Amino acid sequence: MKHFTSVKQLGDLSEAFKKARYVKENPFADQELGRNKTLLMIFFNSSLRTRLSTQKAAMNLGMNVIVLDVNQGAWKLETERGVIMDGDKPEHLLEAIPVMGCYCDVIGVRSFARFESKQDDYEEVILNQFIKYSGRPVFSMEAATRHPLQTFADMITIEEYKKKDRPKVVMTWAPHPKALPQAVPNSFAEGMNLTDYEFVITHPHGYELDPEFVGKAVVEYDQKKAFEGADFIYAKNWAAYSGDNYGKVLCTDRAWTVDAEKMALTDNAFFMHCLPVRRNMIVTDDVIESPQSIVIPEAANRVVSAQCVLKEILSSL
Ligand code: AN0
Ligand code: CP
Repeated sequence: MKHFTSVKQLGDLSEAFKKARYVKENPFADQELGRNKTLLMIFFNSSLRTRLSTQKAAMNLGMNVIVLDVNQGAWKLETERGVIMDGDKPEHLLEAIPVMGCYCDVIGVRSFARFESKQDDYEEVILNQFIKYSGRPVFSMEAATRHPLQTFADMITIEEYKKKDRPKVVMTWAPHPKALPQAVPNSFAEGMNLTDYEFVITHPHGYELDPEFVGKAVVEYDQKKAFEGADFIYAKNWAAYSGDNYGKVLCTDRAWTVDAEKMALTDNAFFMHCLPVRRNMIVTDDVIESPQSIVIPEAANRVVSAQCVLKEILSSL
């Protein structure tokens, strides 16, 4: 594996799950693989889980780790080519990227959708510049359109908890006060489309995702109907994708909040969320604290997904 930007690059899924089980049971088996290799993690946006779990995964593989928060302590970076740089940004990404590449062997990048240009976001302009100019293998730690390390961890978690071969997985939109990217739901849908699970997406009108990611999912606008018989409820907010509403918050209706009454319609479903989660907006306290909530083991699997991906990248250096 050279670069990792989508769960589609995992290849054969049953092989990937087998490797994940091995990594989980033998976290320190490959300490030599990363010896004297340096991971540089670059954050354009905040993070708790990705930062800690990816660093832990790298340490399990014997790597050295450098973390750069671009917006805290580094020079502000211009990202557009052709700009006369007489403003507040003293450095251009086109120098910064190859320089960063000189100091490491592998680069992880977090760069959310900026909602300024749908085209730039969906062409993954920032992530692709790292791929093009760093000279290093690059992996996504949530880019504009996907969050593959999260999705892989979600898929490992579903494999661990599922009670039937083809569980019914329901991804539900839920309210949030701020505009959030579509990366997590896009990526989760992309992952579910790689499986043979029954996959349903439910959201209010206006929140349709890019059809490329929806794939063969059933879209059900009636949330309660969608929940019927579900084995997993995967909650997430996202801002609108379609047309002129791109990046807008169209609805904050708490009738969409996941609560115990709706969970009662499911087949005793497990509750999942990538976190961070706003309680009593996305999900009620009692649901996230219930025994059916698996948000913590889901977050724990972020080490496993990151370690599997780093292992593949290190093996191909
Ligand atoms: C981010 C998002 O929705 O993409 C990160 C989730 C992993 N969430 C927030 O910014 C709250
Ligand atoms: N789920 C996730 O990626 O969390 P962070 O934003 O805290 O890294």
